[in-house]
Amino acid sequence: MVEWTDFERATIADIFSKMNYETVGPAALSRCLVVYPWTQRYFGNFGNLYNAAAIMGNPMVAKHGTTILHGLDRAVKNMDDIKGTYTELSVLHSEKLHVDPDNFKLLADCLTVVVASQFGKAFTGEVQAAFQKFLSVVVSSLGRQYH
Ligand code: HNI
Repeated sequence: MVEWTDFERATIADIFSKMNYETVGPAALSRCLVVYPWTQRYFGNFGNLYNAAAIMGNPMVAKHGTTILHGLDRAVKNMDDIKGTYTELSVLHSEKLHVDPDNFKLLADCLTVVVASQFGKAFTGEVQAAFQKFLSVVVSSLGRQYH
């Protein structure tokens, strides 16, 4: 059971309320696929991932980046049971998609960079700490059903 301070709850709610899922999601997933190219192996049916420009312009990457953010939204709405919220998604990534759970952290870090660049000075140390705490709970919950 994760304890959240009022500040952390308010900060996570605030960040997600200001986030445009259709731009942040694609930017974060593209960044992950460019910076950590081995993550491309799970998206063999996404067509052209040949270089950074192709990845950033790929509509399937964009669509899936948005899907991932909607997935994160479920955690925001269930801050007190993120583990339970992600049980099925964890099973899916483990047993069907066979995604190495180390990759969750890589994507979380890419998302942090994108959010930081969008929020600018408002992304203070305290805000960053709250955001990364939230993402680390997400990453751990998504990895929970792996064995
Ligand atoms: Ni992920 C499908 C959420 C990280 C590879 N992923 C999903 C779906 C959601 C989702 C939601 C759609 C499920 C469904 O169709 O029922 N993924 C998330 C979240 C994170 C995450 C919240 C982490 C923050 N996924 C990753 C990572 C990889 C990944 C890091 C690989 C590097 N995910 C996939 C693949 C699919 C997927 C592959 C199936 C895509 C498709 O459409 O074929």
